[in-house]
Amino acid sequence: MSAATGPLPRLGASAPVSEVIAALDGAGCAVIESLVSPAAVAAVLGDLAPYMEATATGQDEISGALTRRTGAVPSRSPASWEMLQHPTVLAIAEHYLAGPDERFHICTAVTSDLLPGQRAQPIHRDQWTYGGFPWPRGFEVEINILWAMQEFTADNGATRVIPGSHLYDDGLELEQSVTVPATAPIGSAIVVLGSCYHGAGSNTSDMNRVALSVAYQRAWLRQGENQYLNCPPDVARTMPEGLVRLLGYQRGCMALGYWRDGEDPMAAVHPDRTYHVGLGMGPDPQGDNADA
Ligand SMILES: O=C(O)CCC(=O)C(=O)O
Repeated sequence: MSAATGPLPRLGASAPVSEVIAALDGAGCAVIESLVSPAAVAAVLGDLAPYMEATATGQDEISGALTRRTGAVPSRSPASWEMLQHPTVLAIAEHYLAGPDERFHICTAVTSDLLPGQRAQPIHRDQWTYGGFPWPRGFEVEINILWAMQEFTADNGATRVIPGSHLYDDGLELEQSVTVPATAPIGSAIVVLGSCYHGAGSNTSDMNRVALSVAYQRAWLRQGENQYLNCPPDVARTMPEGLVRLLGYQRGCMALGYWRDGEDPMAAVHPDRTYHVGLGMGPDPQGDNADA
């Protein structure tokens, strides 16, 4: 099977998370329209502009020869913190990627800036990142939130998705002709499960097309960006604790990711604060202890 099995679901910013999850269960992708304001988007782009200008374009087909991918967004853009921790996004990630003894964290937070003339990206699944491991159908390991940092149109390279493709076989080479453009107003969140086939569209317009792509993954997986180099403890100290934990300064599961003698990794960021010691999970990072 290689054609979309239904329309791309579209939800309003105030849709209950249960509706978003029902849409994602059905289609593997969805657009939540205007989830943040144009002003919030402009603030992030303002922070990132000098870094984006200085970023080289990619050197392979998947990176895009006319695409600039600028990373380390959390440390370069304080204005991005609200989007990275948007409650709707965290609730979706919690649903697909966490459990009673398992947390999720940020894999990558990168702008994807398609210059005019960029051809469509090959259609892929984000879960292929992990060495081609054959994840069971219905078991998500990653979700990607593609924030539309301007209006996304079919002409400027709106991300292309195949609704229903999260249930396809793995390893397919799919044509652009079976995809649909995730057109979206500025500030929208295009949510793509790791199992959903998709790719950046071709930019035939005369302007750049910018997405802020924030991927969340199960916390027992290696992060795409090395968040500890992007955000070492002296930088992490300036950030909200909930965000620092999302960057990986937490145990991912029991006895996974602790520091030295069973210490919480947050103790390396705030030596003056008291944290759980031991191999157990410690307090919930999204709970009341998140921002001591
Ligand atoms: O920029 C986009 O629209 C999608 C990018 C993407 O899917 C990727 O780089 O894996």
